[in-house]
Amino acid sequence: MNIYKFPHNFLWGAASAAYQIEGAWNEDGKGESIWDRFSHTPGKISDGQTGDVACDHYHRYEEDIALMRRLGLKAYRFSVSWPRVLPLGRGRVNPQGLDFYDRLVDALCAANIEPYLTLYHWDLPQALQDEGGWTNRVTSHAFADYAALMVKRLGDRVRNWTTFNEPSVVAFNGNLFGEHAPGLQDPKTAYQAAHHLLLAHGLAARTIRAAQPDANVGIVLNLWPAEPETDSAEDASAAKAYWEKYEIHFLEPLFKGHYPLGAYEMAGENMPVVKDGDLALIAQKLDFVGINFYSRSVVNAQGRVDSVPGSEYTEMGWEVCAPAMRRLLVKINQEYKLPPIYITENGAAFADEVSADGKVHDPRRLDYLKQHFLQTRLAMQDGVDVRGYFVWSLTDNFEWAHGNTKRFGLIRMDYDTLQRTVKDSGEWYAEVIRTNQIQD
Ligand code: IFM
Repeated sequence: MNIYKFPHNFLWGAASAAYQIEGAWNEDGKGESIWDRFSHTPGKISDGQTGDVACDHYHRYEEDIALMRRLGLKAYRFSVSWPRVLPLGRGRVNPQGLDFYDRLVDALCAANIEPYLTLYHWDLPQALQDEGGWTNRVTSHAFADYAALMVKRLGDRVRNWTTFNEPSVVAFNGNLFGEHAPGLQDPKTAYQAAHHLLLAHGLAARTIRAAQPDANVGIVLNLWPAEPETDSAEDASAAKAYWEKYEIHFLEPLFKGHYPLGAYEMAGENMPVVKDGDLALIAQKLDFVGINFYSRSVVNAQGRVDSVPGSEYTEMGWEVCAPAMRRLLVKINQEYKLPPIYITENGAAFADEVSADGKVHDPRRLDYLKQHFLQTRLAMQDGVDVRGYFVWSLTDNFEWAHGNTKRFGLIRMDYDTLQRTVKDSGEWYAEVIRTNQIQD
């Protein structure tokens, strides 16, 4: 048995997102978001579920923070619902919305849990979507004003600001594949949205720094390394091409100041309008980058392989392959000049049940996390500067188009009673945090 210690100040946490947990979709002056509109549209979400109630975190945040304490979390990553604080996206402020985040942050600080705040985890105010959403450059400026509002209210207690969570999912799953809000399938819209998301990131980062000089500002990217199916030269070059086409659309402008050639190939005539100065703003220095890692793409000369013989798959249909995480971290660390890294999401959906003993035994999730912690530790030994780890997710929650059917939590949610039950993986994670080590 080997013991792997983590650095003494390693930041162990868990992550969530407003629409996935808060509920209270139309309470206390909150405006409608694109996810409210999308989930209320018949046929968009599995079983017709919505995030109207979700985990009811809006009313139960104190209970959730008590659970975070029980796990010993050092940090909590959450997002603000933009239309809760600015019902129309700009202009009129909703004081009750701001008060909620004020109470949440106060309670986290009182529990000695460091808040990591994400400004945008997918729930654009519907009013802005009605004006073109992310295809409208005005939305990027509205986002920076929203960032300023949040810093003014919370900047005395929140130091760590993430502009966007997974901008590629926002741009492409929402505007090209149509499986997420706003449910569009239009390449021109998607590529322009991608650019305006990056622009909004740049504008907001500059705004946050001006208002709060000691802020740590970053962005969170989801990356699926593309790996060859076999040792053949054909598969190797197919995997390289796949990575360059699909995975670096955001990495390159953020950390090299230009769009990759693969983006031009993919977008063709749909490449966005980019104005002078945009790329410099987008590539400004960051304090951290968050990486969300779940799985990899296995590629051969014919394209992406559906299933790898002998591999384990989660309920999302995602292959479990922890060593790919170490390889990804080492690769991006070599190819880009990155700021310190946080693993801002990692976790697995499995179909958990409450057993006769009242507990939730989830050995597969526990093992998944252990393997990924280990591979991250090995990447750190390889020289990658990883400062912390946020498990996705604190509780089971509303998994977007899958509704409540996919369970990622360290804590199980009974969606009828909203009772929370810490799973075995949660108890195990508490021990990892307490001892700051894992054993294989
Ligand atoms: O639930 C999502 C989260 O909102 C963003 N990253 C991936 C998770 C699992 O699909």
